[in-house]
Amino acid sequence: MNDMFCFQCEQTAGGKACTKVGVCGKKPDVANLQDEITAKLITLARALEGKPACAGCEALFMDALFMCVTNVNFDAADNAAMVARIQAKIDKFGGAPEFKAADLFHGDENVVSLRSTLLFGLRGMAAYAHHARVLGKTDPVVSAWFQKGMKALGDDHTVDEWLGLILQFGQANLKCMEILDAANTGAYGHPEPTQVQTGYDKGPFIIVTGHDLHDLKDLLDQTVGKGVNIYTHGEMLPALAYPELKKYPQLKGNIGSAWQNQQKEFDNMPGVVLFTTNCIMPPRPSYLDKIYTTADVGWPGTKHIKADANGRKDFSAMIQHALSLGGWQEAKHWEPLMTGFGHHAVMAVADKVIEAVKAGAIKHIFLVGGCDGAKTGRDYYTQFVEKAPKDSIILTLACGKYRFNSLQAKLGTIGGIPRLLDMGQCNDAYSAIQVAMALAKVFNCGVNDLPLSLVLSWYEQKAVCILLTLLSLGITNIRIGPSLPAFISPTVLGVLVEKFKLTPIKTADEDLATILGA
Ligand code: SF4
Ligand code: SF3
Repeated sequence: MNDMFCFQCEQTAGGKACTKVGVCGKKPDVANLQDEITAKLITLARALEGKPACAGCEALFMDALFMCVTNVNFDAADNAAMVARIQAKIDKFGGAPEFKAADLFHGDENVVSLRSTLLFGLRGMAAYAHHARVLGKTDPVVSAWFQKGMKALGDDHTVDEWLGLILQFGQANLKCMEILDAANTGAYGHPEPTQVQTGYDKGPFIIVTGHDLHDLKDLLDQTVGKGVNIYTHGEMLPALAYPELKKYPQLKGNIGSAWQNQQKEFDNMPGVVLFTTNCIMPPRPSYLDKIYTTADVGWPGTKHIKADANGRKDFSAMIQHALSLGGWQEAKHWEPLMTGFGHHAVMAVADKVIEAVKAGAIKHIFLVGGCDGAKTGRDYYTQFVEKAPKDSIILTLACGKYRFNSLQAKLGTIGGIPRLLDMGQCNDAYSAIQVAMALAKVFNCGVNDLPLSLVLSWYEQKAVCILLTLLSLGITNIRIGPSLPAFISPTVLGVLVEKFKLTPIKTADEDLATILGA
């Protein structure tokens, strides 16, 4: 008998499922509560069928799905409170036939696989929709999809119907990334190519990690003239390229690398960290009391900062804490990094890129993007970028870039265009899609006909929703690694291979030879 069942991320136990405790640190009580949250959302979606619009349900679906994303909320009390909130809504809407948590991952292998794919995609999209929403952007298609998607999870469908739903969902997620892009750029301007400092200055500090730019802005406003430096970490690095964020002098630069190195990077630090989203790992005792969480993030024993009724967060206690710790005694810096090549910046040099492609100076464009993680096989991505021919450029996004972004200077430029372009966070996959579509238009061909190859790395459910968006756009020949999702059954994989030529990564040498020889 399993204590829990979870197979939603790439580091799942034995490449199959976590059944005793999560490799991520998720305990059975939380895993089972998160199944309960999911089942209750399905029941709520049933209860809402044909009823007048429910105020507050959209945010409820979003928060509930977001907190079940890998490395977001490990606090049993938070998860139990969410179960109760959803039940209260179900009751308010007169109840509905109950979907049982036990039925989520049981039954026909292919149905479980397809249901899980849609569920995990919805969890990923919930995170993006949340960030857009705090900046005042919502979209009716995206909002409707949470209820529609959860309802669909509880219904019976043929394999073809499931696939249809999954691709429709991919289009909804494209819309979601579009509104998040509009929210971020509308509020903070278009990212500009920016050289950022890495390492730290002397003095008190707060590290901000995760994906939420609104939290960072709020904190920057509250730390003006306070004598505390702010650093980004992990997925927050691209924030340093937004005009309305980088103008704050106390926003100094980036510290450390991707999420899986946080236990080492935060060990014994003389400052505090704010987690705005995933990925939080079990904090070591040396810094547990220096962790602050906000929004849907939770870890038992850490301090949580809630928004007030107006959405404002009071960071003063955290700022005082950072000041009292004194910070670093001496500055230490590493090689600077370039970021900020969002679609706006790339389009600004589009003429140069097009000319270089036409003249044969750029023969191939690679998108090497996605999540980082702890697996040794992930050095594939470093090798791939190192070995990519000198007449190619590499677009990247999300935290997987830390595998190779220190190579920026070594990789050099082509006609003044840097060969490695950091487009931003995982949600900035939207930028990569925009650039690919613009190039296809100029060259009067389809995206699949461009000299463009996508080599993706996945870890958690945001990567799932992005992959479904790419498939919904008909993009083929995507390479994915470091391993295939455990929730994709052999039959479903067969369909994805046949329809989309989705391919597991091999070695950097083999894949480069295949791509460039094609
Ligand atoms: Fe295991 Fe990943 Fe689920 Fe954590 S999120 S319990 S590591 S499958
Ligand atoms: Fe990274 Fe968690 Fe996926 Fe946003 S922060 S890409 S893993």
